[in-house]
Amino acid sequence: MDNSLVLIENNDGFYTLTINRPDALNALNKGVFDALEAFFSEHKEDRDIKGVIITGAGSKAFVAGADIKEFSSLDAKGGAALSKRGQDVFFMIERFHAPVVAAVNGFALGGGCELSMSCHIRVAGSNAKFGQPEVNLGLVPGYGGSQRLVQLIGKGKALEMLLTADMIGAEEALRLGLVTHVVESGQETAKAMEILQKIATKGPLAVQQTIHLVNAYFDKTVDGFKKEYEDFGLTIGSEESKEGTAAFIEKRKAVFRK
Ligand code: DAK
Repeated sequence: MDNSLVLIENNDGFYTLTINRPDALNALNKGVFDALEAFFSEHKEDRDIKGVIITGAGSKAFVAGADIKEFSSLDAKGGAALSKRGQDVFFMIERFHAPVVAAVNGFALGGGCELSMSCHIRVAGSNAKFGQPEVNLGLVPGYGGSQRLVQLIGKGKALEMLLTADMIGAEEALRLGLVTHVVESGQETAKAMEILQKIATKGPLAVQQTIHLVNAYFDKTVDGFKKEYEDFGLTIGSEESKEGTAAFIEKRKAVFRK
């Protein structure tokens, strides 16, 4: 595996993954998918991980889409297989037990917008541009864009973006709820880290189950309300809930991580 395609930095349990193909505006090729898949499967059971930031190398692009040069020769069977593989990697991100924040530093187009939407939270630099331009290429989205864009911004605006291929800027993305913060260009990663550091002071089991519960809302095979009372039972019986409630009564800050 080519380890230079996604740079991985570990800062005391806070990981930053930088997609590193700046000459191709960080377009997602097979090697990038391999590296993302390897990271998220390697850390699937890692309870020391506090959070992950995904960003793009350089100041121009987060990710300008799937690598167009790589998929031009695919047939229907190969295309469906590649799409399913990409979706599986993005599900690993969406279902990851620790929070994942996309720090969107420029173009987030097609597969790049889809990658950002598979993350739990999105922070945009003021130069960010989001779009799903697949129809320009005679394609539909392949990595979850037709589903997650509707979840995040609603059917009407999602259909307009998907059908016109128009890009939207950071402020419009904030207005629509596609991102939760817009910061000065270059400050995306710092803001993402600030959010992760705050979440890391909370109970890790409660954080993990909250991610699973919110995902359950969109999973047609799961009863989210049932899962919520079950997970409430799970968390109330946990050591961390004993610490959280004791800390409240003793008027001190809870310490969830030693
Ligand atoms: N793939 C490959 N190379 C790309 C790229 C991409 N998506 N985007 C940019 N590059 C490359 C350019 O080719 C150029 O390389 P050189 O020519 O210098 O070798 C370099 O990055 C710099 O790009 P530009 O010279 O074009 O830079 P500009 O500032 O002029 O324009 C731009 C920036 C972002 C507006 C422009 O690069 C652009 O329109 N890029 C393409 C955006 C796009 O259409 N992205 C694809 C969206 S569709 C599938 C699953 C999923 C998908 C497809 C198939 N299967 C499972 C089969 C998803 C598709 C998409 O993501």
